Amino acid sequence: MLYPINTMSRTVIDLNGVWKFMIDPETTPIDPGKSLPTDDVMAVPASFNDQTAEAKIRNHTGYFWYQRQFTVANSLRSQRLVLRFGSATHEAWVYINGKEVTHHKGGFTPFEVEINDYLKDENNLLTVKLSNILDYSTIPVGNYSETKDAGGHIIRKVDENFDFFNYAGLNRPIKIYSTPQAHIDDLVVAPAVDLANNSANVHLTVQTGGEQFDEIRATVLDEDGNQVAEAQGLSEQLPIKNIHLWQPLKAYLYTAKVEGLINGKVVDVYEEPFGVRTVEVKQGKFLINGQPFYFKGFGKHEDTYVNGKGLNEAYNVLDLNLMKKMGANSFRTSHYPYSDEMMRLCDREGIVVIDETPAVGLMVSFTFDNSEISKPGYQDDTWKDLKTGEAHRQAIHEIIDRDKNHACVVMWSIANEAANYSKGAHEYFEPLFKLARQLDPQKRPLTYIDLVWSNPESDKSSDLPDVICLNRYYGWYLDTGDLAISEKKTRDELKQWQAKYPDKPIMYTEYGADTIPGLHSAYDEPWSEEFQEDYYRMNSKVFDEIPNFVGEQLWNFADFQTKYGIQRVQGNKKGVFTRSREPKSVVRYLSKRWNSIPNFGYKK
Ligand code: BDP
Repeated sequence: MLYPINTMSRTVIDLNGVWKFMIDPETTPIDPGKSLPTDDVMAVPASFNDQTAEAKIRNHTGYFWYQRQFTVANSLRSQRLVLRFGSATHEAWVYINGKEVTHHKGGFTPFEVEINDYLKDENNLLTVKLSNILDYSTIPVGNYSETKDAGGHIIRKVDENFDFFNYAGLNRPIKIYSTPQAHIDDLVVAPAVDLANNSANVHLTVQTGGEQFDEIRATVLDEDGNQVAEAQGLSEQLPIKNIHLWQPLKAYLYTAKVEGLINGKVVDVYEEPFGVRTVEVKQGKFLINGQPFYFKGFGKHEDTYVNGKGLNEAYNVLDLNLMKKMGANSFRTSHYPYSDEMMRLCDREGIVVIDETPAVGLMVSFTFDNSEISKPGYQDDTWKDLKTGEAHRQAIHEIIDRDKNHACVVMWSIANEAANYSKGAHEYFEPLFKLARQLDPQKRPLTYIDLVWSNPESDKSSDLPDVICLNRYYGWYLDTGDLAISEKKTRDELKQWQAKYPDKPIMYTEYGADTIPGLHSAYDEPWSEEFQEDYYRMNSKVFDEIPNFVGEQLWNFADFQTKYGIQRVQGNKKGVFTRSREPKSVVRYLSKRWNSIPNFGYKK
């Protein structure tokens, strides 16, 4: 799916701003064709939860409504007009002037619909009904229940099967964009790179819609706007010589400029930035442009004060700047696809991204005590009880469809911490890995992220990922505070993985310790800033001993909001930055370490 941009043939109208808002009391039906019976408002894009002073609204589970008016200028009315939601979390029904125009389920990917047939000359009423309900058929997974109050009124509850606040609403930009009736619908850019000859053959596929073009013209422009290749047709090979590679932290972006012509006249134009680089897993190494890459960075969240999971571009820019200053080069979009805007920023900044689907919480019985798994006859019903298959397939389609051309994406993560250790895991995941391999035009490596219960013996499907990605909390959830035993467990497990899969790279995608900034301890106690640093030092030491260990992405970049819990004090405190991005003292240690580790060739 193309990102909406202004070109010589296209105009983007911004629908962000302040919308009417109400939670649905489910007493009398709401008429989407009428002004919502409320005086409340919410800013868009942003989650609704932290914009209110009412706990009842903040914690609302169920249905809620947004509404605004818009007018499209006469000069654009003959164009094809598309309404696009960057996301709507988690399910949305969209009405224009009272008519339902589209519906979408899945809270972290865009969707769009042509709206010409529904428009009036002015003051169109755009109404969106949303739901933040999650259950055993959705991803993320939620434990959903309904009860009734004394008046027979339904009370809905979602107990999240994951550790982040269920921020919902219109989290990402809402836009209308115009195209000519004959239009470019999508572009697929897949550069085949010849590193030895410093050249590339860019395979470009163009999908069109509406009236047919007589001719499709594509040119590749370099960063100075010089044309370096051109071709014609819906499926083209564009050879580029003397290529500038897209490199981690040294991004170079070409632009594919595609024009559709009728009777010799350019009708539609679209410009897609892309990078030329290779990604490959080989002999226990993760190669970018043929060189063994070492991941240094983070698991993150889209999570800021007030905006919740709403797009916050200033924070995105700040976060990447803080990462770069620390010598980091990468992050994972834990635990859902991030905004289009963040992906475009990472392309430009050369930040390496592991792009994750929203498949988090795919396990029905969980404790941090992983000794359960070695008990004889251990049985878990995850793959019998969950009905996430369809949502998961849709999510894989949508993440690859949206992000396929991004140079920053070097690997897809199919899921975070699923019950890979349970009977049925292989049967569940094999078709999903197959689907992703088939859909990705750049054939990037695939992974899923392993919970501590999934060890080299218990993991039923570890043959599927190209890279073994581990979330480990030795010294925190297990053997709390005992870094000596944790060091041994860390080393033993990594050695077992390496012995089992000598050709698969291994990396940590989470490891961390909750830390209260300003809390100090002469005894290096858990929760203190001293413990956080000791914990990371211990892990670093072991990582450096394991030849196929190709990266460290710690948990978490910053403190973030979660549901209530006895292990959480206004959220998860494993950030190395606070939620407002002040560094905890460990940032000095990590900066020193990462600034001295090269992006390439760290592990020979
Ligand atoms: C892991 C999850 C992550 C949590 C983290 C934690 O992948 O979402 O926030 O643990 O407990 O299990 O801090």
